Amino acid sequence: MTQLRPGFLWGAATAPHQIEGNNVNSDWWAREGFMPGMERSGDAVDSYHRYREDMTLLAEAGLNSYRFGIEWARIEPVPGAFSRAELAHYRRMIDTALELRLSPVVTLNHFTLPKWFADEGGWLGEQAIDRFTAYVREATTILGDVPWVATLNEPNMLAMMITAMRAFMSGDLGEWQSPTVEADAAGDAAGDSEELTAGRPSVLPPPDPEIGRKLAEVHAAAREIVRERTDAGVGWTVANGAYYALPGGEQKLEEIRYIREDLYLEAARGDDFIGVQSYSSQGVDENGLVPHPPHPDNTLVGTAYRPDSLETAIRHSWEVTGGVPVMVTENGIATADDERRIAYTGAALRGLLAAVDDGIDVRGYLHWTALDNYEWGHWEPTFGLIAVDRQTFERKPKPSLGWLGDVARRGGLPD
Ligand code: IFM
Repeated sequence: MTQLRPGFLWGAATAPHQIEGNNVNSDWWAREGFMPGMERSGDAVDSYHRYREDMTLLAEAGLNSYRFGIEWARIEPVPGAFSRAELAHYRRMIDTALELRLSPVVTLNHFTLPKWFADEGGWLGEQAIDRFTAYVREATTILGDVPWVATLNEPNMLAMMITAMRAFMSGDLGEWQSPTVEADAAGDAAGDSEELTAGRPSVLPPPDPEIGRKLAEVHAAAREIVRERTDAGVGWTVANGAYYALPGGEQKLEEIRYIREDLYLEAARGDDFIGVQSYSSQGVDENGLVPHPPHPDNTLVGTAYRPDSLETAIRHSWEVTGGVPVMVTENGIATADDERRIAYTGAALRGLLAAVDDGIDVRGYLHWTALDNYEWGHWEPTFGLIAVDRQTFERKPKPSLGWLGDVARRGGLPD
């Protein structure tokens, strides 16, 4: 049996806006009001109030870790005014996780911004680094004993969204389509297929590397503060495309991989861990990314069923970062068929174990996601280990939760 490191994390991951509900001071909340075709997050699954129940389900199943985020838009609803009550709320979440023996992995920013920060220009605004580091300084007052902190979630997806939004606002999308629902709908059938923020195939321009470099500066500044003021290991989490060359696509693969992923992996070279986030895989030919053809096996977000993408992503991240310890901070599948979730996760974990057998330092596996949740404009794609009735908020653990808990207890896969 593969020997995992002592204290290997077996857990599930979430993000505040996707589960908490009523994140009313955020840019996403405002966007949900006017973007055509976007469903609202609303009460989400009310995890803001029900986090103890959620964590208890994970712990009772056998998991030993929980990744969750703290929400900047709640902690600093207006510039410079930090809410002690919200910081205390997130501290209670950390305490609850520790009490339940779930090692907390805390994300400082998972896509959503305070609306005022977005209005100032967001990550491209002149004061972006000062604003974010002021928030991180306040946040570290509750993070002293948290073992792992992630600064930004999927900066490469963020850069892609900002690039698309900028082009959309300036009316200069060129060959690319609008970053809205129309584009989502077109994504499967037309042109380049790529994840929007969250696994939904879409037609978006590639991320501007200048934006990526700016985000890398933000990350480095936040990392320094977290290191000075806490005992946490710190890193950021990158969306891995598990790209591969189709015949004739070798040169193009290098270009695409750099601009979409490797720039962000290289920026993690001084980190304590690299968060690997993998769902599917995509081929590259001499013209670029090849769309996932429609197929009955495709997931509810239109991506190909490729559990092998996790192993590719782990190996690639390890290589490009030059041996930064890997933590799988997201991996999962949008499906209504829980048997399929178990099959996918088992196959993905076999890949993880093979990478460990080859000497790669993997610190944990955090499944995306704990609860069926708000998938950035859509409620239909269900990634959760736990189903939620959105009227009563009743939680119903799926068989996959028990299955993953057994794997965690056993410290590996059944034969
Ligand atoms: O839901 C998202 C998450 O917020 C970021 N990574 C991909 C997930 C699934 O699409």
